[in-house]
Amino acid sequence: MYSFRFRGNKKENLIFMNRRKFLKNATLSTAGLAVGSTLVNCAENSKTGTPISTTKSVAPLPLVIATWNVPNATLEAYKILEKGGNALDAVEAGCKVEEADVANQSVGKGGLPDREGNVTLDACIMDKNGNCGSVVYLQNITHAVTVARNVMENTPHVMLAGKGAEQYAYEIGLKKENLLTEASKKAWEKWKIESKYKPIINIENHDTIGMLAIDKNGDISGACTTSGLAYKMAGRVGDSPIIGAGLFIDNEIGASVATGLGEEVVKTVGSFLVVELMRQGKSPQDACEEAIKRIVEKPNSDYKNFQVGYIAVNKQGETGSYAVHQWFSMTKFQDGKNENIQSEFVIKA
Ligand code: SD4
Repeated sequence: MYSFRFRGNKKENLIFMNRRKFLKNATLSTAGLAVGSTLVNCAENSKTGTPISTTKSVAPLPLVIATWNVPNATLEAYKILEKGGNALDAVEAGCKVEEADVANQSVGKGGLPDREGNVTLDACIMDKNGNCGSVVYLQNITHAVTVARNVMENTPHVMLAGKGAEQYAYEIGLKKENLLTEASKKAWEKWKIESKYKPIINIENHDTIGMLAIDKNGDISGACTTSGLAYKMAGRVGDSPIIGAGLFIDNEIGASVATGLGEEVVKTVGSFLVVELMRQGKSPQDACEEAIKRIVEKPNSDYKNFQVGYIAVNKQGETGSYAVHQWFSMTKFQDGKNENIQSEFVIKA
């Protein structure tokens, strides 16, 4: 059973779906720690003495995981990895599939607009060396993740916003495009009749793509791209382009990426938290659960009315996912197979 410390009357409202086994902290040491049935060897970082894992993946590599049900995106990433390509190229290519898909109204072209009818994109990317790049409030450009990658690789900065990011996108050769499709315009016009803003769990927010990959060399990269919350205030930026919140990679430990109500992820620096929990010895599954628990347990948390989900992978190739509400899922491509895995959760739908 889960040992939550509940505040007020929250306890009776929660339904826990756990198949968890607790890893005893006692099994952890700088000499070795148990992950499933595998013994993971640890060494020390040569500069700082911090324990790091030296154990190679116990899972078949390469592998790619992504938030939600995005089989075309994971397939595209896996094709690159299978040929021996690197994880960074794979996550960029995978995310671009969803950005270009106008049927996906949460990402890239075809994304639902803000209250004023503007589609604004947030994206970020992070590589095995801890380099990162991001764009916020980007307009008129479909492939926000490519701009983020260029920020990382070809500028002295980590983040570009708004007009500056758009200008930079043109400089690297991307084309101006109208991102507001007829379908999204119609949805916005319908929304405007009542103009009531309320996040809708798993519907409004269902398809931001966060992707993590481990290539054949065992190196990890990740990316995240979104049009953010539908009908958000003009100028609103979520967690997806914020390194540490929406995405974090530590090539010695593992990686995590978030989806859902970004405000809640930012407040708990969620993806960084998941990776740090894995550093302390938690499995990806346990780390995702702990990060969701931090959100749910906050005083006056309105968790019943919003969704947040995390996925994570560790250096050993183990994966995990967890969400506040039911129906969050993770797509995993590994060993030649694409699978959609329903995530565990706190609240049953
Ligand atoms: C945001 N986290 O802008 C994003 C939205 C999202 O699935 O993930 N939707 O807050």
